[in-house]
Amino acid sequence: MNDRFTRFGGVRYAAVPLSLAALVGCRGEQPRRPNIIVMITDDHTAQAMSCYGSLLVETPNLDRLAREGMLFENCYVPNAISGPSRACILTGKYSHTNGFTDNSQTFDGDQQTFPKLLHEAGYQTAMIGKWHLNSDPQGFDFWSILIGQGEYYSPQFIENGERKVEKGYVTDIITDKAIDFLERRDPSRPFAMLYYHKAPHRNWMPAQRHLGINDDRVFPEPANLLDDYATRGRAAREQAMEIGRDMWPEWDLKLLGPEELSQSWELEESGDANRDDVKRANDRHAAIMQFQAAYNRMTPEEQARWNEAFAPRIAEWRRIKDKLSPEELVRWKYQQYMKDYCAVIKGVDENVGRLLDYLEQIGELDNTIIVYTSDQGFFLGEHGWFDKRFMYEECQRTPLLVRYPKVVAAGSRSRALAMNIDLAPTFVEMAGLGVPDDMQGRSLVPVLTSGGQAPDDWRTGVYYHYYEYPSWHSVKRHYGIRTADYKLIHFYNDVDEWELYDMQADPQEMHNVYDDPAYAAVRADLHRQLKALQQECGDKDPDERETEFFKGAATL
Ligand code: SGN
Ligand code: CA
Repeated sequence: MNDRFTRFGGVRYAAVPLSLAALVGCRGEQPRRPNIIVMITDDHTAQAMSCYGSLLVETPNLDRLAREGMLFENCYVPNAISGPSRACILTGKYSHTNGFTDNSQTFDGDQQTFPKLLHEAGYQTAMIGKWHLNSDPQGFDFWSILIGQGEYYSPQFIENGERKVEKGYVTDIITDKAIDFLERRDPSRPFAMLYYHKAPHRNWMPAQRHLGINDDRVFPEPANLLDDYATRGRAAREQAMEIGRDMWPEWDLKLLGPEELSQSWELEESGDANRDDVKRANDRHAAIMQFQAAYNRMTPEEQARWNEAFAPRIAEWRRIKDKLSPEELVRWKYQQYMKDYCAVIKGVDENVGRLLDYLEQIGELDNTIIVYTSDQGFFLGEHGWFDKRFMYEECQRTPLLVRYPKVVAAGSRSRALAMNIDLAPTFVEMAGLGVPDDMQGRSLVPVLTSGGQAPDDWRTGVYYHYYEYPSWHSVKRHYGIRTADYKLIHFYNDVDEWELYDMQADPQEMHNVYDDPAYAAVRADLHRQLKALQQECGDKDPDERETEFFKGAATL
């Protein structure tokens, strides 16, 4: 037993309220507090989970979580981008409250988080995998985090402050570390482990054993793969996340043979770097260099297997690339994208299965609240896109599965409007602690214990606010509200445009009806609800905020 985990033995546990004692189960007189495992994948969207009805990939181990637990059909993130979403989960607060609004920020780790609260209450805590908050984790007995985005092969970690490189494939290694932490824990106390994968983040590099597994598959295309953005505004038109135009053949689709990989590539340093052709060449060279760096992390044996697996795709590309129409190019790239993305998901699913088996083996499976979610959803060709950031459904919505057979009915589904800021208060409550007043999410305990029903006073709309612009993929700043039936979005900053979608009639968000007179009453009501939500959570229309700021400055 590693004594790192025993030195907290003297911490006094908070009293467990009676009702919760029943909830967490009892061992004689002594209430037994549940273990908690939070599984977060990066960019894993519900369209690629068979329990959500996906036809793209089979995810038997995730399906098992759904079959033995609860599947949330409507869980949303407040800000669909990695660091901010992770900060929301940790704090139970919106981005404007926890201060981490975009990926360039540094998380203020001194603030309250749920792992800290659990740790103070005697839990053994661990954080393993993609952290992405630019400051060291706090509140953990053990942490081993990827650096920034992390790497698929031979990834670098910072482990309790020390840098190390691990041989192998990232999803397997994160699971090995998770099992190792559980192996070394003090079994007399509960644990809370954050098990955070890099997969399936761009550039979707599969494990060796999954190379080529989808070669013969033809993936169904989304109906709006060739969207022309009619009725949508400048934000949808001016983004930079189109599969046809913005997905790099070299980096994203791995279309580099061994001879190109061994060449040296450089960026053009001339004063003409803004000229279109120079810029295009530089973008391509940057993509190649980025891929070379990832490829060079593999062992010679891994590289050989990789080259063998991608040789047919590269040969096909060389044969067809100058003959494809723009539409054919989108379709071809989409197929390669899905082959890789779904192969990477296989690695996640297998490793989730491995961890579940281990928990079963040590007799802790049913004593553990297991949550599976992603930092946000992702576009798998819908609107012609990859990436996320938009408040459109594919990425605002995130998968959420919860398994805890003591109180969660097997195979239950919830339509409640849930949010990832609800997780922190849920964990705190399930550990028998009082939920701090300043957490903005709401505990999901009543939903989990009632077969998925939301209480009468549950939220009727979810709030969203995205800030990272100008930046990667050029998605304009926006905020808005999603209710059970509608979505209202305001794009601001360098535009001032509103969009309104009827989610029942138009679930793919193809028809912006903001100016349609038939929706005038709905529109007015949504504006009212959005304002009320902003007031409630302490956010504002940024233009109003600016006006007030200047008003304040004028009176100084
Ligand atoms: C990288 C990716 C982007 C992605 C961001 C943020 N580019 O910059 O495509 O949107 O991460 O992703 S890449 O060329 O490095 O792959 S997030 O999930 O961390 O928010
Ligand atoms: Ca992400």
